[in-house]
Amino acid sequence: MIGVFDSGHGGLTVLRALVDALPGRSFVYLGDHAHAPYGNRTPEEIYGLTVAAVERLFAQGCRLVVLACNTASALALRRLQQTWLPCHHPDRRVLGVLVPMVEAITGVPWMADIPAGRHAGEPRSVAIFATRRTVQSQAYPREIGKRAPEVEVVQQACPDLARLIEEDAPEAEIRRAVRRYTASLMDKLEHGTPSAVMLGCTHYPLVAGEFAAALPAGVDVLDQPALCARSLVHYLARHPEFDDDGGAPVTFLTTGDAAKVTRLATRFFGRPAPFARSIP
Ligand code: DGN
Repeated sequence: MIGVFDSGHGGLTVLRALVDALPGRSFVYLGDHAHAPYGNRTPEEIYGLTVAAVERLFAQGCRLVVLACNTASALALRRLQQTWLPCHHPDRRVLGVLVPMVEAITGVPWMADIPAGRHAGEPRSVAIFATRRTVQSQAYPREIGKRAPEVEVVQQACPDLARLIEEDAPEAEIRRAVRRYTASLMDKLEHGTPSAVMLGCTHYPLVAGEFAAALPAGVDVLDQPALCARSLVHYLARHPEFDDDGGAPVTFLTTGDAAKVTRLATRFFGRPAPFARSIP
């Protein structure tokens, strides 16, 4: 079983792509609605909550967990992989959603079979839209800088966008917010037009069309769920120790109100997602 974690139900955009790419696998999704959103929490809080959530997924029988949350991937993953995991669960793995995006920008073998136009080739500049915490963590620029220091990285925090999407705000309001953030980002760019754009928040794929419309024509808006799915398929092919014997395709768990989350989830998962309460 593969565990997929997010602070709420935004990570269902990633889960959907994983399920489609790996039809024979079983998944357990955990949304930490009791503590969402993470975007404005302190790094220490995000770390503690992420460790607790991964522990819950391990207790469900998952040996591999994907943090489908950009905020948790940016703030907690490195420390969790370097200190907590080797001490407590040396035979298990936790992956995030940042590295597949960074690899898509900087080029790795698993990119080879991504159809042309789905990745950035050799970008000069990359624009990143994300929550305030993800931007402040500098995780995306740091990871891109390690692999491609010549690439200009410009970030734009979108503090209210995840909330607007979650509340299913009127299209015009979302469009205004996206235009405002895009204009602010364009002002910061040295080279005029970014060669690639990353939507570094689980919620933003739902409004990818608004970003594409607000950006200059021809800018490649990278599809995070699709890239994460590609990356995971490649990872599993290299790690047969995480093969599983199959079971229920997906179990949906939340630390919050299961009935309410079930109502909100369909828009993110693209089909019904019946949640149950996760009992600690
Ligand atoms: N899931 C979070 C992310 O991808 O950054 C967005 C929701 C939140 O916690 N603010």
